[in-house]
Amino acid sequence: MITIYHVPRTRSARVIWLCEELALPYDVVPVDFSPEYRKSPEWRRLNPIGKVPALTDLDAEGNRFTMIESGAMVHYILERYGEGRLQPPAGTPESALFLQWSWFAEASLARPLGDMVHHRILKPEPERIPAVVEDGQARAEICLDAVEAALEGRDYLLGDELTAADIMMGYSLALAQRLAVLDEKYPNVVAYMGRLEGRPGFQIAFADGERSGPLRD
Ligand SMILES: N[C@@H](CCC(=O)N[C@@H](CS)C(=O)NCC(=O)O)C(=O)O
Repeated sequence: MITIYHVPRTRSARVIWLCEELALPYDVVPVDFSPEYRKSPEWRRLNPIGKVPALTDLDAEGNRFTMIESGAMVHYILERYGEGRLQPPAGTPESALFLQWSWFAEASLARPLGDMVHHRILKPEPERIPAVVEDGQARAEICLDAVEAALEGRDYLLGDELTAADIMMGYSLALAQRLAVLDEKYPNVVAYMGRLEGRPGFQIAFADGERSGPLRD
């Protein structure tokens, strides 16, 4: 059984959403997101860099192992339990695009958004640098332009059907929305976000409380 260490409105939502879309059983362990707990030896044993999420699962011999990185979790779950669902066949041009958007969501789009969150919210006031926020916004907007163009005439990133690349992107766009970087300047992205939010799996993954709590990177 997969165990997902979860904080509402963080990247663990990607993993919960994927399990929901695949109808896989999973356990959720709530995690204290305070900096103190994330620095604790207990949490560092699960996530050595003190971030969220972490996941554990059983190997073929029944031994439990741990992994970090939400994108790696998504791809591990697809490989082990996906039975070909939510991703194109490996080695095809569609798979190249699938990988491109999956990585883009975390490596290109979420990165400037993360800088914005750190310098708007997470860091103590005296350490915040407004220029980092401005620069993050500009870099995020270039990414949103690319997603806007890619969605022209499509319901999802790869066409008519949801893939796990949309799950990767959905979290990053939800963060962009909360930071008010995603707005009506991107009509294709806003409509796409509406389609993602309409999925029951999204609602379960993102609706677990603390909706009015502090923003999280
Ligand atoms: N690339 C990592 C990023 C992990 C990450 O930044 N998690 C955020 C929550 S979504 C976090 O723990 N932020 C707190 C911090 O950076 O101090 C992943 O996808 O798992």
